[in-house]
Amino acid sequence: DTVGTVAAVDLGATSGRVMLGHVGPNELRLEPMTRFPNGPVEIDGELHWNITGLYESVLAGLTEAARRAPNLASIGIDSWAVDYGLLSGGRLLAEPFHYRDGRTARGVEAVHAAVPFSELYAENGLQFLPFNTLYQFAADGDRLNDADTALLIPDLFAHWLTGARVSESTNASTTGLLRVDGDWNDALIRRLGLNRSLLAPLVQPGETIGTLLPQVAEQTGLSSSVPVTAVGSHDTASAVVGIPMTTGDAAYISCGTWGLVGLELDAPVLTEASREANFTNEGGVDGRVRFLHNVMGLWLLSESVRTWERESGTAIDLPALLGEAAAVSSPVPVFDANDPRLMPPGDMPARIAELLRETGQPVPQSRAEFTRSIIESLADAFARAVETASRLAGTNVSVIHIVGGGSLNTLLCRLTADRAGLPVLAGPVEATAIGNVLVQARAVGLLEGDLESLRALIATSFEPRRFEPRASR
Ligand code: LFR
Repeated sequence: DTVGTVAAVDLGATSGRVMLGHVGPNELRLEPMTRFPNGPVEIDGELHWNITGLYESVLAGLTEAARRAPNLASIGIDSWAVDYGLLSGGRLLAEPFHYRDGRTARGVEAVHAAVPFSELYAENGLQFLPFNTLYQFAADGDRLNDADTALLIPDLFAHWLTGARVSESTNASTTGLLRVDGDWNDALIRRLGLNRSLLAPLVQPGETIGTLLPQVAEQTGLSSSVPVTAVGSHDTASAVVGIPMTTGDAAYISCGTWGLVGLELDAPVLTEASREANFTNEGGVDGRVRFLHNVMGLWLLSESVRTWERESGTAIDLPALLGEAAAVSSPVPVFDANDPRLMPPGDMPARIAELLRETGQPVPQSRAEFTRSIIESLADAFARAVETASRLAGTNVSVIHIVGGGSLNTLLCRLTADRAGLPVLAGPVEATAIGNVLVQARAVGLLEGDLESLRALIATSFEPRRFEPRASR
């Protein structure tokens, strides 16, 4: 069997990594090159990404990849969705905004005044999230006039590596400007007063975006013939490829900064019930539909920990805290992990306390109890979202996969199984990088087959941990 090597650049909102994937028909192995933190940077009252720092980390990872894999077959890039860089004449005009920046509220008003949400939903199938790209564009106002191109983050990195200007389709689906059939929605773009030429031509996962620019080859030590291959460049699209679903009755939770909870479908669900439940139909790899809902995710925990560390001036031992949270035996209150007030960065424990008071519940006094309350609330929201997804799609769910960082959180997996009354299969933790790697591997001929056969390889290479629901709690 031929085993080859590709590199996955996977940028999450909380951390990024560059991984080598060693792949053949009977082999799938990841080898980390670099890992680096990520997060919002507040500048002059605005939230931005440190895009230059991220690019530097990507180059460092690719340099290491060149050292370890002289015959690297391909590079693929994925990141969080919706955010973009504005370019003029090939130059980035400013640091891209972070989707948690508050300016989007203005954009929501402007867009919904032009096109009511119910109509938008029929056009693009997207759940309402105040930061969907179309709202950000509307909030940008004059800034857009200075630009000739808007590239989503993975497309921006691909542009810097290859010079090409493309929009990868899974991520483009999160702009709100694609029709549910997957093409740019020219009519909607016109109605919103946007300049169509800002948007680059679509490419599908598996297509070659370009080869490395000479200066990039020189910087990294890679050959300039190495292609950048389009993957599911929306991290959640790659994560869904990377879930070892082996049956048609599985739901999934891709749990990192966010908890993306839903199903993989062949066709979108655009019903009124689905719109009211705020379920999204995002574009998946191989034309699949990612029918899911955004639950707040580990963001609640990481922002709480950040607040506690800031208050006390000492670092928190997270595994120890989770251990204490697991040992809490008295009941803890549950809040709505979907509350939009939990979206912006800030004092999360104070906001959660406010939600609890509003619902007449006691506020936990210790950090262990507080942490337990967060994890119970996430598990509750996860279980409800699985139930809703199955009802809306008419699918009978019998197992829940949890992948991403949250799959390492034993308490979260156990509580999700209990609250959903279904078995949970946890892992792989690096599902996103794996999905990225597999789509490249297939594109360069190291593997063949549909997503099911790719997932069979994951299931044997990264065996999930199983959590049975406990009957009574
Ligand atoms: C997960 C994710 C979600 C998207 C959110 C914002 O990392 O990509 O799918 O809704 O981040 O981009």
